[in-house]
Amino acid sequence: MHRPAPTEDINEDDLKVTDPKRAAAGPKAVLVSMERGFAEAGVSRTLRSMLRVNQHGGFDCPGCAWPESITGARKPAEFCENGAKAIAEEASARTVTPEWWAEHPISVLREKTEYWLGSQGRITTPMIIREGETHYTPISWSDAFSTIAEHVNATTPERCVFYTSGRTANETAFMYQLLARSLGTNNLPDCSNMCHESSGSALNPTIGIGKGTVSLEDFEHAEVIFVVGQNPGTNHPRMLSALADARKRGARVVAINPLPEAGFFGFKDPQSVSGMLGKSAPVSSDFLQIKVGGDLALFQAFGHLILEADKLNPGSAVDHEFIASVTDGFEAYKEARATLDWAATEEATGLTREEITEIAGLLIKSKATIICWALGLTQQPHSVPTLKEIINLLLLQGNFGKPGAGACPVRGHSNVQGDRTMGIWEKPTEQLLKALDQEFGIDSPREHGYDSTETLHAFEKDEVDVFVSMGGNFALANSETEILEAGMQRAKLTVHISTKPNRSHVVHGMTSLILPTLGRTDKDDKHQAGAQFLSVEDSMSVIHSTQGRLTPVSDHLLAEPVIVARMATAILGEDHIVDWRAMAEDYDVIRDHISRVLPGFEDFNRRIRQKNGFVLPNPPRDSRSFATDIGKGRFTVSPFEALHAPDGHLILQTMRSHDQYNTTFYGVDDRYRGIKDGRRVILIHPEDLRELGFEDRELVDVISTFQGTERRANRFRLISYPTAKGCAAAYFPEANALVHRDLVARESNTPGFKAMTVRFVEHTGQPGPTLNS
Ligand SMILES: Nc1nc2c(c(=O)[nH]1)N[C@H]1C(S)=C(S)[C@@H](COP(=O)(O)OP(=O)(O)OC[C@H]3O[C@@H](n4cnc5c(=O)[nH]c(N)nc54)[C@H](O)[C@@H]3O)O[C@H]1N2
Ligand SMILES: Nc1nc2c(c(=O)[nH]1)N[C@H]1C(S)=C(S)[C@@H](COP(=O)(O)OP(=O)(O)OC[C@H]3O[C@@H](n4cnc5c(=O)[nH]c(N)nc54)[C@H](O)[C@@H]3O)O[C@H]1N2
Ligand SMILES: [Mo]
Repeated sequence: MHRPAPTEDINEDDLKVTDPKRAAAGPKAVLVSMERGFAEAGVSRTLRSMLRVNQHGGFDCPGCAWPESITGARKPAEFCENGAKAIAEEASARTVTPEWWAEHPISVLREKTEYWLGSQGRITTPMIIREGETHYTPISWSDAFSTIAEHVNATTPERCVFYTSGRTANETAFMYQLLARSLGTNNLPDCSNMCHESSGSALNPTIGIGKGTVSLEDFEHAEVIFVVGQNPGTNHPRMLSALADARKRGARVVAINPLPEAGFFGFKDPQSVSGMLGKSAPVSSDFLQIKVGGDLALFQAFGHLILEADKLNPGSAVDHEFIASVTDGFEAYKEARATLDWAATEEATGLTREEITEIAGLLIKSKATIICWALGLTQQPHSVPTLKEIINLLLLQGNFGKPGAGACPVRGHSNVQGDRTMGIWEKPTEQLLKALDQEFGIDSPREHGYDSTETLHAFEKDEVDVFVSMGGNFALANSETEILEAGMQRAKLTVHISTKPNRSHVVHGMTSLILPTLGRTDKDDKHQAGAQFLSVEDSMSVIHSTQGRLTPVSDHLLAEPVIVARMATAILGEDHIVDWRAMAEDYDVIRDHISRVLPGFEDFNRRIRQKNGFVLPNPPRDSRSFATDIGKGRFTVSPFEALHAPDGHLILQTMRSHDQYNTTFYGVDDRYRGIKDGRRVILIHPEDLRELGFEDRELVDVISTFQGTERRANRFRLISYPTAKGCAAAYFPEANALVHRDLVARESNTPGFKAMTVRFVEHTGQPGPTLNS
């Protein structure tokens, strides 16, 4: 019943281009998801998993962190096309066995794309490769753990790094950070460093919590909803129904993006009859086609216009009472926004004064505004000031702690927010470390560890001996692919706790282990205490349980908490002060520890068994209070800033196609954008194409420039596309080789994945990128 794994890899010459779509989802989406599921996993596994996704007692969709309703009824199938693809990918009945590894030398695997690697299937057996060997070979679990212990104990804790990808459940994450800290390091980089770190860096000092302040129900009350730097049709499809419902009851939904993404214009709800008949409901009422990096200027202009309107009619646009009672810094903000350089604003945003003024008018009138954002705002040098500017706008109009209002950073990985709550952070608070020390009798290190960017630097400088990766694909996800891959290959040991083969497995350290693990959909019942469940936190701070029911593809897979516990006892000794075995045996034991260490998790084991889980405390949302160092919400003043490309250059952003989950490709069809069977493309405005002297579909090499240095990535095809002028777009991770390691967001250190300066040259046919750092 299953489709065999593809033997052919992507052939970029097969590329087909059609017009971009104007609506998302619909019957086609359901068809695609079912087809994909049946082909990958077979009919029975697909139906069994699809019916349990996001249901009470079921498992949390591994697709994204958009919440499910905790008050209203859930639809019978709370999934979307891309969630279904994520599930099919994991529920795959194809397997990657020791025989498969024996047939595929590393030298061959290094030539494959992520599409080919990932579609081979689920890894069935622990595997090892040692220096000088050409193939991975099987290893027993106990020998694998002894190998890790030998390497870790032969070096010092600060030369060990423990990376986490955001699918990791709460309980696993808690144990994993405890392992790192018991060993003596805070080297706990995670995918969040490359994702929403800028959001945390902006929100913590201004509103006293690094998370969003809305719940799903707020979408039923908002008058205005902004969707900024986000492509929900592909990356958070279930969000479209909340937006379409809001629109239906008269809310204004404003999309701000350099690309006219399909989901903004229409949504064919696969859960409704009219949607399935292909009728599309409107989503956004307004679309501002902003230049990449122009958002700071735009939000400053909105602030200026709101203040101006309020000057004419005090109290009409600004919530003075809120400002006086719970905020600080308003006068300085007001002064900074008193004047506006319209020419500079129009230049930075690519928008006209009229367009900006019209949308500001919506804000001025609105009594309840939600501002949503994602990576379009987090991966630029000035991301943190941009997001602080959003907070200024929300503070200005008192949009906290009232129905229909607040900040909504839309997270990525399904548990990326929970991992941070559990202590996966290279800069832990003293409060957390003290609580851990008290609970476990350990002596946590106080020195901060590496984030993902610092880990890249450490690899480059040969300062990493052991790299352990809890999920994820660090080599491809980060910047500067070539330097990173070379550095990883010089590490003494890399350990990949994974479900499927990926690039990081084949650009491995001198010794490398692949430890296959259970996924979200898999049953975890090999415990004396009976079948176990785990928990996750969604984008809106709801903690709920997740439990897979599928029979694992192999008897050799271990659950992630079991892997962490066995790794910990191997490294720290059987007699270590922490009872790792008890935690791995019964996850209630982990949750009991968590309930005593982390505020908000009191009585965790009882509350996690409630039908909808429970909501973590959120002071701005719950009580209009701000737990900042000054006990108030903080206005901030940031200078005007935008991205500027010199003559002959454009600003390049990187984004996801409709057929990928980060570095995993489900297929090669970016359906909504009309790009099929190829990924090495640059979407470019037709006038830029002409001005730069190139033709549509022409093959080019791309050169990125940063502080006098150049990076080169070859053989991309230019595609004429309705993006904002002056800006181009390419897919992640193909373009990551172009991102200089020092191109990062200030304060958060998040790579500038959406802020490269590039130019194009005729394709020379020279293979491989060239570097001069
Ligand atoms: N199917 C699927 N779902 C996913 C993922 C996936 O890969 N596939 N990934 C998950 C993860 S980890 C994450 S973090 C999220 C990511 O979710 P998104 O943030 O939606 O992901 P991107 O594809 O990076 O899209 C960024 C959007 O920002 C826009 N943009 C780029 N630069 C700017 C700018 O300067 N200003 C503005 N206003 N907009 C800009 C781009 O045009 C694009 O529409 O999705 C999660 N969900
Ligand atoms: N240029 C550019 N680069 C980017 C971005 C961008 O927008 N542009 N986005 C950044 C963002 S937002 C993120 S979040 C990072 C993503 O970075 P990562 O989280 O490191 O990467 P993923 O591709 O999500 O990881 C996929 C791998 O996870 C493993 N996996 C899947 N499910 C499980 C599981 O249940 N358990 C375990 N143990 N392993 C599992 C599989 O082996 C799979 O190959 O990339 C970042 N990189
Ligand atoms: Mo992400």
